[in-house]
Amino acid sequence: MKVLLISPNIESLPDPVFPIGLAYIAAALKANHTPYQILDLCFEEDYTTAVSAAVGSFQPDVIGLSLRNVDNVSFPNYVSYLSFYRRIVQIVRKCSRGVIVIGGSGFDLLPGEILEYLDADLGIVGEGEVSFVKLINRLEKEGFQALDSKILDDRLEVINNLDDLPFPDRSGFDNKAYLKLGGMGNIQTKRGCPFNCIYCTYPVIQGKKVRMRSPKHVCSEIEGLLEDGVSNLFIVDNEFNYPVEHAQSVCQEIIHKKLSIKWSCYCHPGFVTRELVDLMLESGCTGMEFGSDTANDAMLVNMGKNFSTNDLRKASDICRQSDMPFCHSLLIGGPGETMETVKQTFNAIQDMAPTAVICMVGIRVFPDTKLYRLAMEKGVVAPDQDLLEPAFYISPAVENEILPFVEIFSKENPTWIFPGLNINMSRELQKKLRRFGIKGPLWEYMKVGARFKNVNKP
Ligand code: B12
Repeated sequence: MKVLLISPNIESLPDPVFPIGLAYIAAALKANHTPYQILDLCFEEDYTTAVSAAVGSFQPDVIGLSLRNVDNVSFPNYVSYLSFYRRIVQIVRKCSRGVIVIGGSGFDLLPGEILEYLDADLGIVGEGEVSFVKLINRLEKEGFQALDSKILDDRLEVINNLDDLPFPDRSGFDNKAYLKLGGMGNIQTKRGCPFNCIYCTYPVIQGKKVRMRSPKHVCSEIEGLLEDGVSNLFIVDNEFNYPVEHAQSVCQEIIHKKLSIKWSCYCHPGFVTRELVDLMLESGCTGMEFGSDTANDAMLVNMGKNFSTNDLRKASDICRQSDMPFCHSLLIGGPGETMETVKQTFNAIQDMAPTAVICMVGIRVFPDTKLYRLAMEKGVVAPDQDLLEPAFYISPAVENEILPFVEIFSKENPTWIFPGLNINMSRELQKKLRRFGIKGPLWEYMKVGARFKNVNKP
């Protein structure tokens, strides 16, 4: 069985992202002695030729397509990637009779709908290392006709010991291009998310149980990345600092091994201690990104967050006092939001003086979340709506005023990024900044950028 693994993710905002999920799948195939090739479309200019050439020359029996994103979850200027994926499937079909298998975090969110829309053969929901290999072996022995279901969902049987997994096989990818044009590589230290944010898909994708890699295992992988010249990483964990002890142990091991790596991550604002931040800084962390959502206590409860505005203040104080760049990610327009709570949030966040703010307006609704049920009750989503086209939840109390308000607010706040309105970040700006050789998340440079902007002001 020959397998062609395709990454059709060509999104360049906030940066091109190394397809670590597919690299994990590649490593699992390698361990199973399955011959495979990689086709990464991220930096390809002519997709049709690239896909036809790869399929034509390798003649795969199975084509595995990794769907990381459904859309960019950004309102009002959303981008859906599904029609592009469908185009890729059509090109594959034109030159191959191989079985097309879909997987990836985007696929996990709407598996039935996506499989049908793409007209692919099979789909795997959840982590694919074990299930995809099982499927390949089964296809080899019994053939496609023997399968009784088009979608295989292995989420109840998660991989408990992540140290058993081989490191992602990055050899078929252009790691240098990701470093240069995306500013970083990536690594994972754990899977799973136990929190209850009403809109969030992380527990749907990785389950609620947190499974951790040993710090030694993580650091061996970092050593290999450093040898390959990848010296800046994003830790892709849902929340790097939960559990705190594990995060600290990872930092301690990086320090102990003297690994000269720069890295950044997502963090939970409720588990920030001075000790942790100091260890993070010492081990090379250049920025913490908090999934804060709002800085109004009633709204935090409505969004299902388990921390308070005071926790946000404390975390921000610690970061500022330690000189750790930090960013608050906000989600405005959730259930119960009013213009008053928006203003309170914006004022409170300004007082916390973060390096940058990434603010989304409107919340993309996905099945299997509390917000989905709420959106259904409120008629934002119809019972038979398939959600391939994004639906956004925006509290009725703000829907008319919020966008004009944000436009005006952003003019005075150059360190606030509004992805859905293309304010203070764009594909052109991303490219320009990376051409300067800047590494790490771009928000870390917003303060410098804002200073330059102010200098130019009359
Ligand atoms: C870290 C992260 C980021 C970081 C990435 C940094 C970096 N350099 O890596 C940043 C902040 C840059 C980011 C940006 C974005 N992200 Co993001 N991100 C994540 C997060 C938390 C982890 C992704 C990850 O690396 N997982 C680890 C790998 C190992 O897992 P995996 O990719 O899921 O792969 C496994 C399985 O899916 C499966 N699998 C994967 N491929 C295949 C293929 C086959 C054939 C099979 C069988 C199985 C299989 O097996 C793999 C191994 O177990 C996820 C949430 C989540 N928990 O999944 C969101 C997530 C992937 N992001 C999402 C989105 C939308 C975005 C943005 C569009 C947001 C925006 N507007 O800016 C951008 C897009 C960037 C881009 N160029 O693609 C969505 C995608 C789904 C959707 N809603 O469309 C997610 C799921 C979060 C969400 N909101 O629902 N992101």
